[in-house]
Amino acid sequence: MSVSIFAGKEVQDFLRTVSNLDGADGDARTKQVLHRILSDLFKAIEDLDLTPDEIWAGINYLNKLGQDGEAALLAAGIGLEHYLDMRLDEEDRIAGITGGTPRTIEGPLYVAGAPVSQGSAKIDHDADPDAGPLRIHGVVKDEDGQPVAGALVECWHANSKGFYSHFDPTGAQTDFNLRGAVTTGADGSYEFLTKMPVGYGCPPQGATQQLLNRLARHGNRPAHVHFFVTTDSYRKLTTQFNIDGDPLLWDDFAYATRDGLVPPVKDISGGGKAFGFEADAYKAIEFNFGLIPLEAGKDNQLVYRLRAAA
Ligand code: MBD
Ligand code: FE
Repeated sequence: MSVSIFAGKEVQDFLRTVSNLDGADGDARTKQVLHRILSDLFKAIEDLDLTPDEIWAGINYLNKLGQDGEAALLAAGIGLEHYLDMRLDEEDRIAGITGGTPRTIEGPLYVAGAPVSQGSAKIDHDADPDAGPLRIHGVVKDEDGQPVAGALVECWHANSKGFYSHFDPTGAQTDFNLRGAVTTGADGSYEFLTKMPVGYGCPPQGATQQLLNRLARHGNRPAHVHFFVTTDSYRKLTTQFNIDGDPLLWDDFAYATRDGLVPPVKDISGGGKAFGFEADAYKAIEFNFGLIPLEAGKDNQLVYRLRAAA
């Protein structure tokens, strides 16, 4: 039975009490945010006439989400992480900031602490016979197209099973397999020698996939490679490129694909052994990074979030 109590004084007072909105102590921002989100939830319960059974199913879902360690994965899957990018893009548009490599979501699978080398790193430490050799290379550039020296380029991606080291459910990968970091020299160039990734799929029994199933959505990403580019004088760039030709290129469950982030994949027929690859033939992707200068000495869009470390 549909009831209408939300707008009444009793419920409105109750929401203020629960959030301690009128108390002097506590964190003002937390109180403000809780009051708003709880109000929106109570209103939705009334408008949609959510049943107690539905509420408890939702509460239990949150428990499973936490047990599975998938809250950040769900954030990607329900577009929350992409929405944050849309907001940052709009901030830039309003500020008249243009150019540079498009940002796209970080995702939940970064691990801090990868070893740093100068200019080039071979990051395919573990054997993976199903993945072919891949050279990723390019230049970090400023707003005038000039090379940026001393940039830290961090890279991470999946193996031929779509699994990331540190998060691999098979436990098969060593620390920092397919993860690396290089600093650019005077020419701004960077290089990662690695193996071709395959797209990620959400854990089939996990909370994220459970919700996606109810929506008749898949939980897969096209093959992709993540990057952070960090310097002293430019904003930190968080981006990825996708592997062209992947059938899910424009059907990413995390909505990270963007124009400008699908570089061509070249087939190179010789010279692979000089790069330490087993065969002479390999694939190459050239991807340059365009950075945006700091605003008044500050990165106004730097994102802090809890990250894994090894
Ligand atoms: C990934 O590899 C990823 O990049 C995102 C955003 C979500 C899940 C897995
Ligand atoms: Fe990823």
